[in-house]
This record gives sequence, structure tokens and C-alpha cells, in this order.
Amino acid sequence: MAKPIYVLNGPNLNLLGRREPAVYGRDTLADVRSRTEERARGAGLVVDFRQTNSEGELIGWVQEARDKAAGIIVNAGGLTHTSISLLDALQAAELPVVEVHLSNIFRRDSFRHHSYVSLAATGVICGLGAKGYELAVDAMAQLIAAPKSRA
Ligand code: CA2
Repeated sequence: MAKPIYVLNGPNLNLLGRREPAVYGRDTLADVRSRTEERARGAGLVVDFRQTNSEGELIGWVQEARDKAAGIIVNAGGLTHTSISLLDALQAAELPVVEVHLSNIFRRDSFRHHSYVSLAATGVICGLGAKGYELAVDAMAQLIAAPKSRA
């Protein structure tokens, strides 16, 4: 059986839809999950969608992905801007990585402009809300079909 795409969500993303709708939209994480799974089904892919508030657990999932997943879609939340350990794990995974952010991190506080995750990402999607997860699935489908392609 084909390996799934791991869709990994970091700290506080469980709060989606319940706080700060002006920044993150009204979709809950369960809504994002359904949309992502549906898009993956259409592309003939399976996603394994997870969220954790723990940096260690997120890193453990990235390590697990190396053997068990075909690629990683990751919204690391605030860890995006702080975690060299997460970057190390993503680089060690040697898989296609698509980084997603609901908000446009470049229109926000300057501390959000730098992403450690981007250093390991094949591509980055930000500012398109929950739609960004669907687009990440489309991008991942192409990356898996043509792993050496850069576009
Ligand atoms: O825009 C994104 O997806 C972020 O990864 C979200 C992170 C933030 O630290 C990044 O800079 C950008 C925050 C996730 C917390 O999500 C919340 C959702 C609703 C209410 C409060 C927080």
C-alpha cells in the first residue's frame, strides 16, 4: 500500500476557528482536516493529519515520517520561527516538505518573517487560509510524481 502524506500541525493550531478569526479564519482544524483529506482523495493520496502542542512529539512524528511517509506537509505554528531541532529533523527526513501557514507571515510581526522550517522545505504556501492546505496537497502530488522536479 502507498505511503501516506503526513500533515503535521504544531502548537495552538487546535484553537483554530475559536480565537482570532480575523487572522486565521473561521475554519476549525477539523474543517481543515476534512478539506485536506478530501483533496488528497481526489489526487489518489492518503493523508495522516495530526496536531500537537509538543515540540518533542512533532519532532518524533517527523522522524517517523522518514520511513513511513511519502512526504510531509507542515504548519509548525510558532515553532516555525524558533526550532532548530525541528529543522534538523526535517532535513534528516530526506522527504519532500511543503510548509504551510494560514496567515501571510510576511505581513505580520517581524519575528514571524524568518522560518527555520523554510530551510528544509521544497516549497512554502502562506496567506491563503485553509485553502493553503489543499494547495499543498496538489503540490505534494506533483512532487511525489516527479521527485527531481523543482517546480
Ligand atoms: O499562519 C500560520 O499558520 C501560523 O503558522 C500560525 C501560528 C503562528 O505562530 C505563525 O507565525 C503563523 C500560530 C498558531 C496558533 O493558532 C491560533 C489559532 C487561533 C487562535 C489562536 C492561535
